[in-house]
Amino acid sequence: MHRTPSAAPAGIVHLGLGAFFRAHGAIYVAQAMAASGGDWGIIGVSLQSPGTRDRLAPQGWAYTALELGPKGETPQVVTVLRDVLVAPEDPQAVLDAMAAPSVRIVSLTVTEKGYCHEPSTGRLNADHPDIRHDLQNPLPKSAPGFLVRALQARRAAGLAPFTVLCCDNLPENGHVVQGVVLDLARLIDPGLADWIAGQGAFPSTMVDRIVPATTPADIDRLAALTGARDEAPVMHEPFRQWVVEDRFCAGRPDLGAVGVQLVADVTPYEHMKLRMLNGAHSSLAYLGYLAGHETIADTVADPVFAAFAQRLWRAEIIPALTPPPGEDLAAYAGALAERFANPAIRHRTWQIAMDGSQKLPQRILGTIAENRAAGRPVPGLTLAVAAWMRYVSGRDEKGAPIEVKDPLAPRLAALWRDDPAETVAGFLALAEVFPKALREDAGFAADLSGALRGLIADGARAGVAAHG
Ligand code: CS2
Repeated sequence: MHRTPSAAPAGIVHLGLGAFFRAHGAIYVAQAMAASGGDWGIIGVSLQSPGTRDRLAPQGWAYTALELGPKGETPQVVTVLRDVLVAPEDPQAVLDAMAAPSVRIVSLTVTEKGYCHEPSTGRLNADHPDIRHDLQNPLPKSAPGFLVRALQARRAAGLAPFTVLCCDNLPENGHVVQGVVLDLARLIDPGLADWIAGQGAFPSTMVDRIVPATTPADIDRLAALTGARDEAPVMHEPFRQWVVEDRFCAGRPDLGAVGVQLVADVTPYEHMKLRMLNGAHSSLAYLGYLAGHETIADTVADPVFAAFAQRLWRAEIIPALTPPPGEDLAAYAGALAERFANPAIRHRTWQIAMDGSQKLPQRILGTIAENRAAGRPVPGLTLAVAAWMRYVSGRDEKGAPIEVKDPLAPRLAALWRDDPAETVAGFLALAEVFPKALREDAGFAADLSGALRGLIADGARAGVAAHG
């Protein structure tokens, strides 16, 4: 397929051009422009590899978003991208794009680990190798480095800052990115930090759409469906939600016209989504993988796992949540159960299991800590943490190797001991993962050791069955 890209200037630079943004934010922006106009075309930036750029370039940056419903597939061609840049090839080109006068928003999906922060505290990790690099060099490697250096260039050119729009699954994600940007800017130039703090904007957002990785079989199936070959399509479920704090410093597309919820405080929505959707996703991913299930849909097709998820929501997650205005958490759980069961979504447990050290704090550990402080038992989530520990040991229940992807992978694997209590003690010493309240909770250590012992003795499915 080929489309001729529009020559209109871009209004948005997006850092981290993965499948999720192309199936979520990019579609909302395209629809907002179709509804209400505005020069909000997007320049995508890949921070690591050229693959997406190389596949999209011959197509004039157009791609198909294929909606995978339980009853059929619906393609839609998205033409909102104006260009794609690959940061490691030419970091100056990325800075130039971000510093262009037409750009008023820089949005990000760089995954949890891309913010170079401490997951348990949310503050910049100034010892991170990419941050150390970015402090010494004007051409950055990290997402915070690109934001700070581009804002520095705008200030030097007498331009206003752009809005930084974080679209990653982090609680108070706007505050997190604001914190790392200001921390880094202060180390480079305190005056720059003051300017960003005074004139910039970092609205928090809650993003939601299940977007499994595209497979070669998806590409072939789509070609058969449409008669045109697209080398870079994205696959997504029908559901989508985007809740955004309406604090932009230089304008925004008419997102309200296309179903984006513009609110004053996104925090309750983020907690609901991160703890209910992502918390259950990660729990099912570790336990499901260990039980031999390839996808989330396969996992919840097993009634023992479906009952386990329901129990997690009802007895452990919902009791520690404050519902956002107008949301019914029991109904939200019911909708999640249907979304997870959609057999057209082949979302691999292995994909969700990735980067657990960065995901567990906001998805699972906060819920555990709050329940324990209130004296409520959390056996299901504790079992999920034990399953994570077993998963990152790198061996499954049959002794076969697991390809563990996590920035802490070697350290995590080295924590495994023959005695589950010793393994748990090693994990609970990880200050960057476990909040202080859990690190110092002897009762939690005992429960986790018991859960791990049970997992080793009986396997994940039996453990899940016992809690359903
Ligand atoms: C998943 C998320 O991969 C993961 O960790 O839990 O990508 C999830 O599918 C999205 O957050 C849904 O909005």
